[in-house]
Amino acid sequence: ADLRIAVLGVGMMGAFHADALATRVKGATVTVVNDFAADKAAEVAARIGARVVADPFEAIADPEVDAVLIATPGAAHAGQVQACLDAGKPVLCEKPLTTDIASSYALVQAEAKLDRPLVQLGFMRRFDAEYVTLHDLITSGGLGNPLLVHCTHRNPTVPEHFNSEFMIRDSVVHEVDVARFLLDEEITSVQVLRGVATSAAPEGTNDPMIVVFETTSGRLVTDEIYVRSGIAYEVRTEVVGEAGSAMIGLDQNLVRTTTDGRWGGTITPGFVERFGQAYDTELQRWVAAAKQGTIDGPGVWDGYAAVAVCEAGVQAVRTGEKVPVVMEARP
Ligand code: ISE
Repeated sequence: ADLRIAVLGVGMMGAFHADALATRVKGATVTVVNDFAADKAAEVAARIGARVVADPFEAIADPEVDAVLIATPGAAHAGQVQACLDAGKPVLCEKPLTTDIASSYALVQAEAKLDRPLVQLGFMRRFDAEYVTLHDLITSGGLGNPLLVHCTHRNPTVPEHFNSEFMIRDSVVHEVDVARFLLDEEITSVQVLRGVATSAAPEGTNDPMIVVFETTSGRLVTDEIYVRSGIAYEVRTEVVGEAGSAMIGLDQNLVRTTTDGRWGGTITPGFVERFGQAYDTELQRWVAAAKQGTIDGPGVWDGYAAVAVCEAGVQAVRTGEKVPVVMEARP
């Protein structure tokens, strides 16, 4: 039988997931849709043949719901994820896990009381074929000891509310998870360098910024975050090891020569073109795992670590200092 899913929050990401679950993903049926905006919920529900449940907690508890996908605003996550744990239902939660370190750690502890993980985080890059290849190359020793990770994260444009702190919490959070995934260790400090801002940035917003992370063993990770490049969606990662280096994020760029004697290529305009496959794989594997009552991907600890690092990152933006990441013990 299909896994019956409630989608909470059908803004851009939730509607994107609801459509994917209803069309491309096998073995899944969205039975319930919930959103703060009743008209938006009704529209998506009608499109995919689901039922609207106006209260998110009723949606989680609904007898026709086996698993829950959370794409509501971050401030709603703590209560909704806890309700999924209470109901024993697997949940795929979009970032952030919660909006503060303490509530994220409370979820880590709550899940640790169960006999199996139930909370998966929507860090979809872990399902991107190129990131998986890079990860395998590192773990198989192909690059020797990895010394440095260089990340580039550019968006063509973003809404006005993307200020420096939001850029850390919403955009840099992906590189936080990538660095932890690739190097298989925690991030211990964050420093943010603010240079000249693009004239496209609102007053007071540092766009671009260079973020520098240190890891437990002392490795360095850099991230250029530039969300108003005006060009395209460019996400690249290079790992420099003692036995060579490898870079991903270029192969979606078709290189071609033209009769006028020039060469060039195309770059992905947005996240759907760049990470569409990763989202589909993420959802398909989550559905398969949720049918077994569990998850298959980054978990509650990864969500907690990301919140802790981003919190330090926000402090680093404010102070200009190198800020240590404060984390509790892993249960
Ligand atoms: C956004 O929230 C995302 O998740 C995108 O992947 C990222 O590129 C963008 O910068 C974020 O703000």
